[in-house]
Amino acid sequence: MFKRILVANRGEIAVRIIRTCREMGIESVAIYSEADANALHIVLANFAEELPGATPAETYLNIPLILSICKKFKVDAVHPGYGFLSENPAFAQACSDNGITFIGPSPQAILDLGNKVKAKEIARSANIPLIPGSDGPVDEAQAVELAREIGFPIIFKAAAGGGGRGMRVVRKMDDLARLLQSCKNEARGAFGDDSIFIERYVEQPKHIEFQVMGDRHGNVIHLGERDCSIQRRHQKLIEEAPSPALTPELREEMGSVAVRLAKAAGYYNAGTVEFLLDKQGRYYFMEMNTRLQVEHPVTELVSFVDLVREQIRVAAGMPLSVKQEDVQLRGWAIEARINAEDPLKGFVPALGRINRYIPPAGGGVRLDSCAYEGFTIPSHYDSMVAKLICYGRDREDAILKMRRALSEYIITGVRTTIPFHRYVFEHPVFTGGDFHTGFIEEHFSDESVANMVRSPGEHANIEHIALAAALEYFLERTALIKSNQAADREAGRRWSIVGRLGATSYLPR
Ligand code: MV4
Repeated sequence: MFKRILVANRGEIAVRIIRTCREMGIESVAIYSEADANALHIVLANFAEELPGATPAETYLNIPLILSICKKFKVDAVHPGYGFLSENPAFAQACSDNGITFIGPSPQAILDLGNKVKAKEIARSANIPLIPGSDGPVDEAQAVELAREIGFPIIFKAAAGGGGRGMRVVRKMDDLARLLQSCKNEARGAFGDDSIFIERYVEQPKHIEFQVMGDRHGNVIHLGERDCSIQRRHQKLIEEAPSPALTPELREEMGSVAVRLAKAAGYYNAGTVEFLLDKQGRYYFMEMNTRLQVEHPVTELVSFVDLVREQIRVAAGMPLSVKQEDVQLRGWAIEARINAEDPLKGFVPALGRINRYIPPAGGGVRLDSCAYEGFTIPSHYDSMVAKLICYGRDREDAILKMRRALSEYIITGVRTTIPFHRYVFEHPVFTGGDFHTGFIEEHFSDESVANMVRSPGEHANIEHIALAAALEYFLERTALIKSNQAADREAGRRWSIVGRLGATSYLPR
């Protein structure tokens, strides 16, 4: 087994990986940028090295610098986390060229599955259901012909696109030429490549992804699915396992399809196979992510498998610790992403220092976070500061735990998505479980939020009332805490009174 691992990441995921390293008796080396000088992962690791600079290019993306630190600390392996270098085949190759194990799949698998055309080719040859469409880039004449063949609506997607950019939905032939041109223009500007695919457009799909895990002895298993349909502008907000939309039969079928794809790609380590699920219960392969994902904890809670531990074990050449027939999915887990963003201003990143921090805890609550009282959130990186993950015997139980945990969670000094989540977890469409990827846009549009803030009394629908209540709750508590702290300071008291909507509790400073 490895003796020492470098964690080539920051934030909550660096903390998450370092925790499992310690449990396994493996030393960890943290790296951090100048902007992250006060980060929590530095404190938790056995060693930490500052990288000069604050931009990602100078620091967490700096391959030569990271390799030199691997050598300085004589690490056996590197865990890349998610984002940054996690899906960079050149980094995976450079690690292995330097005698360091990259904790992830092979550079070839990262390369193949990162290429949309190649990934589809692998899926097609493994007989995986694909959305009807073109095999590669199309010109206008081919697009017209294919649109006739597969029928409207269709979607144009930039071959080099990602994150929901460079897409156009076309509902009739009259719009095709114009939308193809605008899609091409956007793709050229954004990605420097204007090749465009065509697919049949799946209306109101669900985003269902399967966790797979492979070892270096040819074994691949799946650990069930995650439903990631609750997202806003292609940023996931809530994920859960299992999906309220899957039957045990569909789970088994899609799971074996995911395993078949991973095997066809020569895959090992942790991976995620993404599908779209349509209203008729038909599923289509979208893409495979070759990294540990942000939302992996929901799978860990329902499968009782520590995915980071499993990643480290298989990277060290050990076989998978569980066989498919031993995987038992039990209970329900839901994750809410806590971002330092202002939900009332279109989710713009909220900057500042966390003044008061009271995290939720108790039964069924897991908090993966890099936040603490006094922490100033650096503006250089993404705004996610915590993932609140709740576990219960069934979906209703998990939702009750989530509501309770969200009601306890206090972060002041910066706006966060906590009040927004309080309101989503009350929404009947969410609690009913029958939602699709358009849920947030349909029920929580920016305009309706802005109107509600301007004149809360005029809006009678449940969304507005619930958000108004959540907002008021947030502001009231922030104001109460501030005035209590001021009063305590003036009186020289060591205890701070934190008012909570009728209840008053006493908390040590
Ligand atoms: C689609 C689709 C419907 N039909 N493709 C969005 C991001 C990119 N990875 C693919 N996306 C979609 N592709 C066809 N043929 C709908 C989406 C889509 C979506 C997919 C997953 C999760 C959220 C989404 C939100 C809007 C659109």
